[in-house]
Amino acid sequence: MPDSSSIFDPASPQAQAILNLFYILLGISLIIFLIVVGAIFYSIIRSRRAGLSGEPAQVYGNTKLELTWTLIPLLIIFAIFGLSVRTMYAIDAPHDDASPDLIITGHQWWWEVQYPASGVVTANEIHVPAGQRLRVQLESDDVIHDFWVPALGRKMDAIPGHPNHFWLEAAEPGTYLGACAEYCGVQHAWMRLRVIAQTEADFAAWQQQQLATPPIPTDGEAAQGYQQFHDLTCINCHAIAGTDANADVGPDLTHLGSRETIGAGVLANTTENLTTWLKDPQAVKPGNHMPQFSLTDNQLQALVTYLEGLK
Ligand code: HEC
Ligand SMILES: [Cu+2]
Repeated sequence: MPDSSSIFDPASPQAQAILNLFYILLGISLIIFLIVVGAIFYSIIRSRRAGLSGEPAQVYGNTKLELTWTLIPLLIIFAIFGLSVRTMYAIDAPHDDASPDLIITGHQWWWEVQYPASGVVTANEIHVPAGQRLRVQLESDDVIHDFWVPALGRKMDAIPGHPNHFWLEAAEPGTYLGACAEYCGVQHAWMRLRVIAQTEADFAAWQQQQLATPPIPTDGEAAQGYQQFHDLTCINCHAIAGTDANADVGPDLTHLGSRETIGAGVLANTTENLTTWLKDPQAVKPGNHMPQFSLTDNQLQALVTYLEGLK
């Protein structure tokens, strides 16, 4: 599985189009730079050799010269404009009424990910079938965020009350790292995300698993954890399918156990880290919107057992 997070390692036609534009502009700039610097050096060397000193003869009102230095830059600018528009067409989804394949919503400081057709809801980890171009509707729940997965495409602002659209595609299966690219408050730096591109069969299996409602545990620690989750007001902020919890102040936890990270990338999703997070989320990610609960060791263990079981 290639892990990529660089614009120089494009993994989609959209990112490739952006990189091509970058190289073309770099080439044009390099040619202009060489011509200008070359002309300067040429005149320096020539006038030194000829032993010239003082101000050279000044030229005024040369129509030909003035037309040349106006038209050439104008043509270059038109060419760049044309190339940029072509690239924009390749990477931006049209703003029409077509229904999105994915709705991604920025929250301080995590990403909500919804698949309207199937009803799957998850957070921070966006599973996609490789080789398919998906239409994304990008929203924000609070302040301006910016969705950016460098290997897959352009940056796109997530603006409250103004959905934006773009194409998300990964040519090959793999994990592509991304982050919020617009300062959005104290934990902006820990608003990471990953796009996990899978083969069609793997994606279908993942989707099937996400659609299943986890059974409510009836005995042991997991059952205690389920009860704690209810009693400790976790349900005011989180959703777990098949239970009373259906809030979206924090990430949907229905299939938490199947995610790679917690806290939008701040910790790997292991038993130890989940315990650390629940013990004091403010120590792990200071300022984030989950309060510290001062849980007893028993409560902590019960909650971890319950949540880990949510595959
Ligand atoms: C006031 C709202 C609120 C309450 C109450 C709350 N949480 Fe959270 N929780 C959040 C937010 C917001 C996040 C995301 C934090 C971030 O990544 O910035 C979060 C993250 C989490 C995560 C990590 C999920 C992920 O995918 O990153 C777990 C697990 C979790 N909460 C469990 C709990 C449990 C268990 C309780 C009850 C003891 C609880 N939460 C109570 C708001 C809340
Ligand atoms: Cu941000």
